[in-house]
Amino acid sequence: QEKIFLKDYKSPDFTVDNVNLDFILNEDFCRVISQSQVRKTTPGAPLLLNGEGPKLISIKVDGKALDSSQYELTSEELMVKDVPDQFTLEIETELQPQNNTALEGLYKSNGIFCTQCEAQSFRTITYFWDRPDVMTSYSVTIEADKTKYPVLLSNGDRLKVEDLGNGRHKAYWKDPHKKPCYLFALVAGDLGVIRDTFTTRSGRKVNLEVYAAHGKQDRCHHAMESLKKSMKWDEEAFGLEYDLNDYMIVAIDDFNAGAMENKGLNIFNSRLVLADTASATDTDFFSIESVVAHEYFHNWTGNRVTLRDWFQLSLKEGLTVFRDQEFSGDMTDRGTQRIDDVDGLRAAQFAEDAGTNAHPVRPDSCMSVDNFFTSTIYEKGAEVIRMMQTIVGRKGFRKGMDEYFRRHDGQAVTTEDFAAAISEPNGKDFTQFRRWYSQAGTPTVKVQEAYDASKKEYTLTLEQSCAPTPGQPTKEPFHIPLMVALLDKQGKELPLNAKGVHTNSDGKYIIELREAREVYTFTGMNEKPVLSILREFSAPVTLQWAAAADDLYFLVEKDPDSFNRREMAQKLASDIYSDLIAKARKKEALTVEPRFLKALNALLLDTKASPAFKAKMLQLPSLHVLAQKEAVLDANAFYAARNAFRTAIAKECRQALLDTYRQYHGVETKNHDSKVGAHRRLKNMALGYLAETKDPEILKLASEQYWKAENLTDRMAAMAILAELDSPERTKALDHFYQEWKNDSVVLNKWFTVQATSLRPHTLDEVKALTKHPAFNITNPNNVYSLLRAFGSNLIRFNDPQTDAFKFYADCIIEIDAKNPQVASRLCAAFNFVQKLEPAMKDRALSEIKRIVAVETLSKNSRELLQSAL
Ligand code: B3K
Ligand code: ZN
Repeated sequence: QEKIFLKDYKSPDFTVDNVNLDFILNEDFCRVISQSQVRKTTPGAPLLLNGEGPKLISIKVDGKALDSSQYELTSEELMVKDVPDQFTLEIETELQPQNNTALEGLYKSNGIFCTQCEAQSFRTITYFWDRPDVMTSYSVTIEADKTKYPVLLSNGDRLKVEDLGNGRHKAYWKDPHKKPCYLFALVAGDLGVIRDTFTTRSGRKVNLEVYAAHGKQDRCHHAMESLKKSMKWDEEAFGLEYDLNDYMIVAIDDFNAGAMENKGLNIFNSRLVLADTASATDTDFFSIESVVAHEYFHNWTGNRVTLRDWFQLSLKEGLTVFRDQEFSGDMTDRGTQRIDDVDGLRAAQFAEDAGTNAHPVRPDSCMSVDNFFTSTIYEKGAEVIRMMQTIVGRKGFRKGMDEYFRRHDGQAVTTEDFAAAISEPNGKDFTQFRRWYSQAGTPTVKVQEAYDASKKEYTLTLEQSCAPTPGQPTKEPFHIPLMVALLDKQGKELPLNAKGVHTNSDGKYIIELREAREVYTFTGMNEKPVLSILREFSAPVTLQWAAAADDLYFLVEKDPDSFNRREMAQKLASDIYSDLIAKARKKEALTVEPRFLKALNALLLDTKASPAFKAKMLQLPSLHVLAQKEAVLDANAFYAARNAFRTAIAKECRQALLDTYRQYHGVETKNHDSKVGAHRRLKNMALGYLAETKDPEILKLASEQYWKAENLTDRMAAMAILAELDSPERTKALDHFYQEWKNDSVVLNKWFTVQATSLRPHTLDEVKALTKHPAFNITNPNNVYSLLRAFGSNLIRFNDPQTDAFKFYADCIIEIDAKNPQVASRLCAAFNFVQKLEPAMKDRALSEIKRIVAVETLSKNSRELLQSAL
């Protein structure tokens, strides 16, 4: 299969002044007529249009139909050699959305027509310039049966709806803003709606609509509230106002991604819209708020200013993730939000950077553009933006953002344009910094400390390095902003005086490490200070720092930077974990360092620490993070270590955990405020730890919580505990949940996940059986993600040497890939740790991967991701 390269980028040969799209929707086929006003900008250039699959009915230039000798049609392109300098192009195509299982382009979900065009699926609808740097204005008509499809939506302003008199009607839409075709959208169906309004700060009234299946409207209010909060926040934080009269969100049941930011008409996966107390957990409420915000924020970062080409994807995704993280921090708590974001980055992106599919934030080649939607592009991209903000300070960053919109509103630009807009108004040079865009891999920063009491000098030596990644054997040094502090014996931050250390516009001390090795000397240190480095996780790097245990425990207790308090606790926990894993592999007794357990207990009793922070402190490093650190992924040893660690905590902290549980259980059970949610998270974590001992008293508590739960968070937390048991309690709860929600796929997916992520040895058999369950539909992306992808993330059972999960999983990937390549390719990540498996297991995994890759019709999406492992 062919690769495409960034270096081959050529600007478009044609300008499209506007396009009219007429959709005629029927049950067995649809017609699409597109009419564009085109101007040639490269003399002599042939007309080259992308198209994959749509049946070409006719093509006309200036009203004259071309015969087949006048154009060339391949499976990917339509070419017309001779076209005038300026002309009207009319193309008619025919589609079968009802048979579209890939869920890309125009398709049908539960009787609703909808579209997903990003990245390159507009070309499955009609022959067009399917590239983001061709921006044009759209007029759209949709004609359909009136009873089956009373709601007809597209982007922009609704002009009118005509009754055609024959049981059909036709809607007219016009989007005043130029956009690339990946932002085009259409929805036609019978949907329920809730309505509200938002008045922008300049006084314009915007109509807001959230559409969902009839009967589900009551579950749309949280999404609506989230939208209003996002609109207000973007005005306050970035001075950005909404620019159309209507903003619509539509919830769709069959959707490959989470949501899509189509101009004025966001299409969402139902699971990221629908929520009420009985049917959604606190985490769902939170995700809905943050994804609604993310899609809304794209209106400026992505839509008004868009991408020159797909290699620039992080220009909009990294920036928009950064913006939604900032929003969430303001809606909840900045400290714990940062911890959550970094946890997510480490679990997924660091793993990606260390694996065979490592790629830069701005990649320079690929097989499938679909595979760009990775955590490197999104989450690491957001870190790159955050580092810019750390270097120039928040005020400086805002100045840069204003400049970005001043320079590029209405344009299709690159990550370099963005970096220039931020750095130039702040008098900074980001030439070296841009390596964060071009070089893959997670740099390591080695920290060495020395204190000279006679000179009262503290010396910090920093060395950076970055391991090779595929295609990049050597790396140039990165420009790394490290937020630092030196603490005195009371934990107070000392004033810093050293060459190379400056304060940013927020008054934080920053070291900008640029060389491979740099030494910083701090004078006037009357006693040896304690170093707090990489505060707030100011750069996506791995620290190599042999800090004294006393210093680490001191920081856990006293660091004013809450991120680092928790980070040092994670470092201690991670070392304990490694020790336990090593002991388990040698079949030695698994004992846990009591000092750590005591510190945790003290924190639980600390009335000054917030419940949200306590919950973050109680959370041990994830197995995915440990697997990156360990040389060998030995699932049995991981399992034994996990159980030993959690049981030791449960025993040492039993009373404090029980008291915590009792303090917060049953309080404000219907309130989904983030604070109350944090209380619930903490007490449910406490229950989870206590349940490790399998104490019948505790299991009774869990069971009671399940049956008496007044919200889904409590019910799910209890069900997850019961799902780990081999007892009638387990079956009773699972059966009950199924009966309760069997007709509600969004909620029932949690029932699949809880079984797929269970650590019991029979999990694989149960997952296999569930794929045959009447409620499981392999063509529904959410079903696949909740059951199969969740199982793929179950490190212990997926890599269990006693079973053969790899074969089963390979069969699933092959079956799904034939219908829906995007969903199949998302399963491939389960094989990310192949290189860490023990030889016999690794052979098994590799032979399954080979079997998949040998399928001739395998999509380029899955192929690209898997063949790199071979
Ligand atoms: N831009 C969409 C993702 C589209 C996925 C394409 N396969 C959602 C988002 O990042 O906002
Ligand atoms: Zn996005």
